Amino acid sequence: MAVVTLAGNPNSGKTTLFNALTGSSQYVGNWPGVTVEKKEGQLRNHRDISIVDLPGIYSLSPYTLEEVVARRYLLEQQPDLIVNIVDSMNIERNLYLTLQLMETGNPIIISLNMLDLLKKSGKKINLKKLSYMLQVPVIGISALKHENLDKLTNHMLDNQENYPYPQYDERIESALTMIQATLHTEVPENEERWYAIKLFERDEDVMQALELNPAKQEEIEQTITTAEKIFSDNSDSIIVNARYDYIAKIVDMCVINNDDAKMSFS
Ligand code: GDP
Ligand code: K
Ligand code: MG
Repeated sequence: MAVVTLAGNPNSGKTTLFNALTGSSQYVGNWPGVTVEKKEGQLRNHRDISIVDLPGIYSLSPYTLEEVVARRYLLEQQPDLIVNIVDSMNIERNLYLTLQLMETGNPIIISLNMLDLLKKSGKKINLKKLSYMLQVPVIGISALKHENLDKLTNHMLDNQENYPYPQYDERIESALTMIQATLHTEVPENEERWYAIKLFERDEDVMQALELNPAKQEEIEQTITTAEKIFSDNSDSIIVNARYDYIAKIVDMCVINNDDAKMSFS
């Protein structure tokens, strides 16, 4: 059975979409070992596709129970597809999670939700450009009004290939490449980049879980320290800023505010 997982920020419309996609075929339990709710269901008219609702999260850092549950699931279970629900009214904030979901190395499509509200707001998002820049399929929907859900379902049924990762500043990329080389044979190939980024951020959970030998640890630490000198910043904020820079570029290219449009005509 193929497993599709819904991931998104709180209030992005995950529950609304989950209910629309699964109808009454759903059951609720808990994630292993924690009292975070886990909902699963079967895709309407496609019983061979199981849909798993991840907890609502803003990030894949290890700071909240929800984030820990989500990242453990994405790395250990490796769903066949992530459907990332993005609230089009808050696209900038939502894309921060999108980039991190892409970093996990799982196939992903974006369902850009709340298009009914977006239309009313006068703000416009160029879905084609967004898809092109992220190299990920983007399907505009309204979960509440059940708009375009057939199209979303069709994309879910398509054979999903792996998608490219977001590419950050080339100085960061070269540091990540060096760390990735050290990780060869330690982690699955499609997760190398995720682990490289987490090591670069000095993520405690990941450092402990990998149990790298001291020589490798030292090599990685040197790579990080060099990058920190170049950027005059600590490594985790280097990555945070890289994601925000990337998002700023995307928003600049793909989002047209009503005010901008007015200005250009006056
Ligand atoms: P979750 O926290 O991600 O599970 O989000 P919910 O599904 O609970 O939705 C949050 C709020 O947004 C609810 O009031 C929904 O009715 C509303 N909502 C969800 N999708 C849409 C949509 O496409 N359009 C509009 N207008 N409201 C929506
Ligand atoms: K909610
Ligand atoms: Mg919900």
